[in-house]
Amino acid sequence: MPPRYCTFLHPKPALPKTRYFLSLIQDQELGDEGYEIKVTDESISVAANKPGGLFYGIQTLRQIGVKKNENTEFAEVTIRDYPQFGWRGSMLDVARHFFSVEDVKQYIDDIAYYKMNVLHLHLSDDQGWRIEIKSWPKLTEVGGKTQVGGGGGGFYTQEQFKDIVAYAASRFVTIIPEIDMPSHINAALASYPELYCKGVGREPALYEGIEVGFSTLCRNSKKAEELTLKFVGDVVKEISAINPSPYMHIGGDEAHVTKKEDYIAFINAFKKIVEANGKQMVGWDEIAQGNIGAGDVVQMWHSKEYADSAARKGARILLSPAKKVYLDMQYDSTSKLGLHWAAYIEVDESYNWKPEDIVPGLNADNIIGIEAPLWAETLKTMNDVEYLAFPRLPGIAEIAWSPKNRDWNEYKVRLARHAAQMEALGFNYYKSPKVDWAK
Ligand code: TNX
Repeated sequence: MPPRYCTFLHPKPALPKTRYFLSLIQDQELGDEGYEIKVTDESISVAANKPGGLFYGIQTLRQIGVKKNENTEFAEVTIRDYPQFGWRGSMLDVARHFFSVEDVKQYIDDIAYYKMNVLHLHLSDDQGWRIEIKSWPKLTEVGGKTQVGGGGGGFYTQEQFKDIVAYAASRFVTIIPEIDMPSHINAALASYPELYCKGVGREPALYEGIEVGFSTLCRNSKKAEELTLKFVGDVVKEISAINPSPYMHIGGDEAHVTKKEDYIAFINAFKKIVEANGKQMVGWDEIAQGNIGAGDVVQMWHSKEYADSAARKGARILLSPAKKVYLDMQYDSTSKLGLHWAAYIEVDESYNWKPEDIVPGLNADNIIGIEAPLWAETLKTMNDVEYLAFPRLPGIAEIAWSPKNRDWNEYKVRLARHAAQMEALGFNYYKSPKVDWAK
């Protein structure tokens, strides 16, 4: 059997080929997303069980083709390839700085090129609310107008969100919407002060700084709890109606001013609301404190203990270890963009790790996949986004796709050769000193 190749490789160029075949076949081993490429001196063929597999075969061809003047040349090769994880994603924080529909589409193209199939959109935070909710219009009229450092913010209408979802679907990318609750909710509280618990957390006012954990939904009386859950119910209902994915992300992180008993009650209530709207709950690892179980997805970002306890409760774990895959972490102390509360993450650090080593005791069945978050406190433009995403994202995408043993010394040579592709696509990538780009 020919070897399985990983995300990108560069065989030696051969003669230009002229005949192309795409075919749907039945080949159990390839699954829903795998493909087989055969390049001979007469033809290039891609075969797969499903259209998604054909799409991924074509992405591989885009990566292994070598441009020669007007032509793209391919070496004779057979590649059989299929992913180890079904959730291979990135998250874009459109709350701290707003990114336009066109920007989000660009990012969808960027991640789809590396065979990622999930884009998680962080649609609300203390600094801004980014999705139209018809039953609570002030969320965007008031809470949509701010972002970190000023500059006006913005939001997506429901029609625009549907357009993003459709664009993503045409590239086999699923959009996962996140409304971050019960904390990171200041933009909503500033829009509807009646949702605020007097004296708990900071008095709500539009906010353009970058502190975290100072806001909370209210549960200090029966009436307050009812209003909060009415709000959450309306928001989740409207989003679920335009979200064809099976999932709704409810946030759940850094609820520093929410009492523990309120936090747990909220997570349990959110789960019921999400399920009543036909979705499965996703949340950051703190939601492991709630009454969660099979069907829920827990996004591990900092706590092995929460991830372990979530897995014991039957939830599946989405790996986003901040020290490895937080794309907003600076590369080193000289990086002009990004933060460094978790670590400085050079390109080798983001590549050299194994999913099964992140949380001791987790086995492959507990892990649903890998997601690389890009928080946007310091990012204003797509140029900024690309500078932090590239070249770390391709390596993380490879870890999500391919179970091979990783060797930085082998990878860094492939990555250097891949610079030609990143340049052809116009990516503003970081020229890490750890890679010999000239080769
Ligand atoms: C932590 S990670 C956060 C975000 C920040 C990020 C910055 C997580 C679940 N919460 O609110 O944007 O750090 O790196």
